[in-house]
Amino acid sequence: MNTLATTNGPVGEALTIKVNTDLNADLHAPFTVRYSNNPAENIIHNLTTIPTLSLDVVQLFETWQGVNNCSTNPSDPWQIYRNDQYLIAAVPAVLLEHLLIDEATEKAYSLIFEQLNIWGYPYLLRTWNFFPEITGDSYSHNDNYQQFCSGRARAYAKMAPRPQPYPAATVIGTQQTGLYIYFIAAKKAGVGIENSQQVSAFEYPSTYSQDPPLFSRALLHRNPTQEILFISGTASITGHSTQYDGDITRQTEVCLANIENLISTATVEHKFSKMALDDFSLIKVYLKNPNDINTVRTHIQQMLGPSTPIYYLQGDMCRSDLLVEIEALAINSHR
Ligand code: 3EB
Repeated sequence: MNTLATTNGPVGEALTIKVNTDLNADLHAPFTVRYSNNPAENIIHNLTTIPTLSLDVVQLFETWQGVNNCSTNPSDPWQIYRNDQYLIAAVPAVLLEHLLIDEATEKAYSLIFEQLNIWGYPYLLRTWNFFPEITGDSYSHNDNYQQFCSGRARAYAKMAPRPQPYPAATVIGTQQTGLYIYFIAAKKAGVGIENSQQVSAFEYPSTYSQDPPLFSRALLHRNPTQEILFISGTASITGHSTQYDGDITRQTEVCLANIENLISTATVEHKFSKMALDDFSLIKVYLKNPNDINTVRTHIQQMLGPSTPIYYLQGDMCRSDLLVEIEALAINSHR
C-alpha cells in the first residue's frame, strides 16, 4: 500500500463537495458546478468531504448550484438536493459502517437504486467512489477494487434498474478508511458513450476483475436548456491494457487522447456541441504520486490553455501500474 509518508510532494486539504442552495431560485434554475477555493455564496450545505487530498495546498470546494434541499427531516440520513431535472446526494456514511468493501458497495448501490425510484429520479448519470487500499501490487481477486466491482455488480443484478446506460464513474483510492460515494441522478435517461480506442469496461476480460466494472466511459444528458457531458475517470488504457507503465508524461497524453475521442464521439454520433479541450467546466486530475504534479501541470496547461479550472488531487488508481486519471465535465447552455 502507498502511504503519504512515502511521498514528498505538497499535499493540502481534502476536497469538500458542497451544494449551494438559493431559496429564492425556482426549480428551473440551471444546474451548474463551480470550483473555487472559496465557499460559495447563498446557503451552503456540505454534501460530503472526500479524503482525497488537494495537491495545490489549498482547500478546494466543488459546489453544485441550481438545486434545493428537499429533505424534510434533518435527522433523515439522506440529505438530497434537486431541481426539476437532477438530484445530487451522497450515500450516508452511517449506513455503511462496519462492512467489508464488497458488502458496503452492494448495500450502497442497492440503497441508491431503491431511493432513486422513491424520489422519482430513476436514472443514475454520474457516480464518484472513494475507498482505501484500492489495489495491491498485482491484480488479485481480493483487492479492494475487485471487491468494489463485485459488490456493485451484485447490486445491479439484484436491483436491475430499468434499462439505462451505466453511469459515468470515478473510482479512486484514498489514504483513509471509509467508502465515500456521491452521485447525480435524473428524471430522464442519458446516453452512454464509449471510446473506440478502449474496450468498454463492462466488457473487460475477467483478468482485471471477477465481475466487470459497470460504468460508461462518458454519459451525455440533455435537458431543455443544457447539454451535460460527464466524462468518467479516464486512464492510460488502450484496448483493455495499461499503456506506458512508469511514464507519467505518456500516461497523461493517453488520458487526454481518450478524452478527446469521447468528445468527438459525442459530437459526431450524438450531436453534442462542438467543443475544444479548453471548454470544459472542470477537469480533475488524480495523481498517485504527488511529486508528478509539476510534470503533469506543465503538460496539461500546454494542451488545455490557462482558462480551464483544473484540480489536482492525490489518488490511487484501480490498477497498480496507473499513475494518473483524469475526469472532465462539460456543460453547454442552449439559451
Ligand atoms: C479504467 O478505465 C480505469 O470501476 O467505475 C475508471 C473509472 C476506472 C471508473 C469504475 C474504473 C471505474 O478501467 C478505472
